[in-house]
Amino acid sequence: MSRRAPQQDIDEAHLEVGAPAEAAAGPKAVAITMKLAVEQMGVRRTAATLLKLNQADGFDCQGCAWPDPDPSHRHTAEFCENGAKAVTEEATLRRVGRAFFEAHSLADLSDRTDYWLGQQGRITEPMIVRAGGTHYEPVSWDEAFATIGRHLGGLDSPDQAAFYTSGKTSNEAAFAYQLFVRAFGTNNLPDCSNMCHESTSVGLAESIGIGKGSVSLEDIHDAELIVVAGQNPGTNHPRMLSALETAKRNGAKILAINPLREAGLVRFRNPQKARGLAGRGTALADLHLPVRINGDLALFQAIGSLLLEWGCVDRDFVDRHTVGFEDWATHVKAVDWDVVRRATGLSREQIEAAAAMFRDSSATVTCWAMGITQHRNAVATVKEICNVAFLQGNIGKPGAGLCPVRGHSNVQGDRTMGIWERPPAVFLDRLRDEFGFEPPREHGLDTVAAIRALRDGHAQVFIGMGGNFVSAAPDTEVTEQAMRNADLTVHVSTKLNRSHVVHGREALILPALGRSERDRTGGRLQRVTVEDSMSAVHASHGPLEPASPHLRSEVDIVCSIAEATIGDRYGLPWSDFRADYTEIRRRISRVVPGCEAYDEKVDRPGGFVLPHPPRDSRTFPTKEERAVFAVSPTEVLQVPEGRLLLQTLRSHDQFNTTIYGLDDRYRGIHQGRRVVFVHPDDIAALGLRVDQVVDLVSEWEDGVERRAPAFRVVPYDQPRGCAAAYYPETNPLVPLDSVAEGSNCPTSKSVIVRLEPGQPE
Ligand SMILES: Nc1nc2c(c(=O)[nH]1)N[C@H]1C(S)=C(S)[C@@H](COP(=O)(O)OP(=O)(O)OC[C@H]3O[C@@H](n4cnc5c(=O)[nH]c(N)nc54)[C@H](O)[C@@H]3O)O[C@H]1N2
Ligand SMILES: Nc1nc2c(c(=O)[nH]1)N[C@H]1C(S)=C(S)[C@@H](COP(=O)(O)OP(=O)(O)OC[C@H]3O[C@@H](n4cnc5c(=O)[nH]c(N)nc54)[C@H](O)[C@@H]3O)O[C@H]1N2
Ligand code: SF4
Ligand SMILES: [Mo]
Repeated sequence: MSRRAPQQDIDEAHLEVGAPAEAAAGPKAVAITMKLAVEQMGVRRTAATLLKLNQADGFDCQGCAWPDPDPSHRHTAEFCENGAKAVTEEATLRRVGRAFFEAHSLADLSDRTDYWLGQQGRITEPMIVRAGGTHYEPVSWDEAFATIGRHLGGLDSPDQAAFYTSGKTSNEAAFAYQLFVRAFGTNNLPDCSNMCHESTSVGLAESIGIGKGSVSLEDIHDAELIVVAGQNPGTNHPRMLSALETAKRNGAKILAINPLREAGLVRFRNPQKARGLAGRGTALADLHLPVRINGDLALFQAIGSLLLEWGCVDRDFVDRHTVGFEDWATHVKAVDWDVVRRATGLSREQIEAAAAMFRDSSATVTCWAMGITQHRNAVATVKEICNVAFLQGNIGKPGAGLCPVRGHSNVQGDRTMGIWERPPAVFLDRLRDEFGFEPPREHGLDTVAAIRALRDGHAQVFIGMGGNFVSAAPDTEVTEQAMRNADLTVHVSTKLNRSHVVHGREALILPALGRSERDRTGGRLQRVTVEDSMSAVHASHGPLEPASPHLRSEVDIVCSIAEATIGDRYGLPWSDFRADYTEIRRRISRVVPGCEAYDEKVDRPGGFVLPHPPRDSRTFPTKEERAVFAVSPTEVLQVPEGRLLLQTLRSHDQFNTTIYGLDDRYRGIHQGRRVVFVHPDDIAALGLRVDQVVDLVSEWEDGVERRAPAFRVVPYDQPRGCAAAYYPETNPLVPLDSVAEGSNCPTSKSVIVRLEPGQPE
């Protein structure tokens, strides 16, 4: 199976490859931020916007979900290079209006890359593709909503529609959206989390009884050991480096577990401090374990085994708060070091050095992200990380805990608000009691299941609240066909992307206000609320004039879709919601556990922190009412001779499918993205040459060959047998059915590929 990549995408004549960087941030980060921002926003708008970013009276960064410091500790410039890029992308003065869509047919647009599409600017009015149409045309808001109402109303069952959410949506919009979807009659609420930290949410829920992390920013500052596993904070959570720097200055050690030696984990030059701008910066990682891709389960078992052997057990915690210790101890004591070596690619000495860091710390925080969650055994790996934390009592005490670092700025809040295809019964009970209707109880479609349903004709309507489903989802060719099968695809969006041009028989783009913009829905200035990765909830107020007078807020759009679809069914208060979001927050406070007196609490400077029983009182709301030691088999991911294990990751110049630019300067890549990083000895062993252009061909158990053409081979230090290339260009290689057991998260970090020389250059 092959996919015709947009032609433009493959033309990489300008690609330059240099040496990877030795430090992250520093003056270059500041210079790049300012150049991009001023180019797209002008000087005045840049200043007005960036000064409000992450301030108590300002707006929440649209970038990642890293928390803000306490208001008394904020800087004037409380953002990073990538936060500024995220804001610039939204606050740009570029526009795509009617003339643009007249000039560019759908055929033309579908040949463009996501980069080109995104660079054209903000969408200014609702657009439609009518059945058989060759272009997007303007459509009134009323006709757009009526079209949605007609399609949804015409389905045989509400389960024939899927309602996707990307994690930027505010709590208010998310709450209204899930209410509408459930009143319509389905739990088909797939979200980006299904491709992201779902393995975390499932694993943590089983191990500690709640699917969220247990630390605060203070815990990071106070930790004695911080483990950063499968995460590249220098690019994806840059302000985390400031927290790591503070921890280092307080005496912490840092252990990095990553196949790649990521610049951000080596050394950090804090752009907010004079010493960071002038000096060499702070060395961060004390030890880097270059683990083989997918080796973390075996690695954490081996670390657990050594800690047991060395008697590093918090007996009091284990006895009082956990179950399953003996079985787990028996299992990891018997760990086969030969299997561990093959799985991890690490020597026993390397693992002993890491285990000694755990031994010598009385307060350890373990952080992780996509390097852990996007594998077949990801849920088991998350549980193994928990096991090691339980062994030393590293949860529910200062300076210690579990820290999954979330991706999208409000992905955690959306889940709290009920964006979940498998909602807990208590949430549905409270929804019923508050709104007087019985919500559907049957679990709905997640992302992978939604693609299957569209592919197989079991679903006919797709609605996306933000995001870029077509590019973000696995198995691009299958996903694209699934979307083309739909009768109607709808995207609530700020910028143009590939999901708009790979569409159903009819398609709508509904342009929404971004978070940086003033929201005057209902004739009053509205604010919204969001939750970060550490369960802190706070308000966000956009300072800018909207990109176009025709934009509507996500809340307004949801309420209007609801009215057009279910009318006044159950007497739900759509017009009250739209008139004043305070009314939504009042309902949130009555439905969502932990959100009592919501509106008052978000008004406090810095907001409030949601309850987390393991963190707050070492109580574990699992079935067993204890933290659960889980036993998982040790395994080695087998890769056939002549093949490589490919991870698909982010460059420094992108936010998921939004490409800001073509550089990945920490890894030495300039002006191109179609590169595959391979160990120099593997390049030789495979009979390839540096700089050669190859196709990546994925081989999976279904026998289908998936191909992504034309990647340049770049030598890069990493464990033998591993490789890396950027997402989303590599999404055609990830099989739809290759998912994490228990969470259904696509295995984007372990794809078996062969490198096939392309056409002669
Ligand atoms: N600027 C920017 N910020 C972002 C994003 C963005 O695209 N751009 N995306 C946001 C989102 S939605 C998310 S989810 C996060 C993602 O944040 P990350 O998880 O940091 O993102 P990735 O680029 O996928 O990087 C995964 C890291 O895991 C390592 N890795 C891969 N496989 C393995 C493995 O098997 N074991 C171990 N130990 N490590 C492994 C890779 O080398 C890489 O360093 O970032 C968020 N923030
Ligand atoms: N191969 C591979 N695939 C992956 C991953 C990987 O590591 N490897 N990572 C996965 C992960 S972790 C994630 S989270 C998903 C991301 O999946 P998504 O969340 O679906 O993708 P994004 O690229 O973040 O979505 C960008 C689009 O959102 C829209 N948008 C931006 N801001 C707003 C806003 O304020 N409101 C509205 N309504 N729309 C807005 C814009 O139109 C923009 O084009 O991708 C997943 N896919
Ligand atoms: S660390 Fe994340 S949330 Fe903070 S400014 Fe940077 S991108 Fe925005
Ligand atoms: Mo994510």
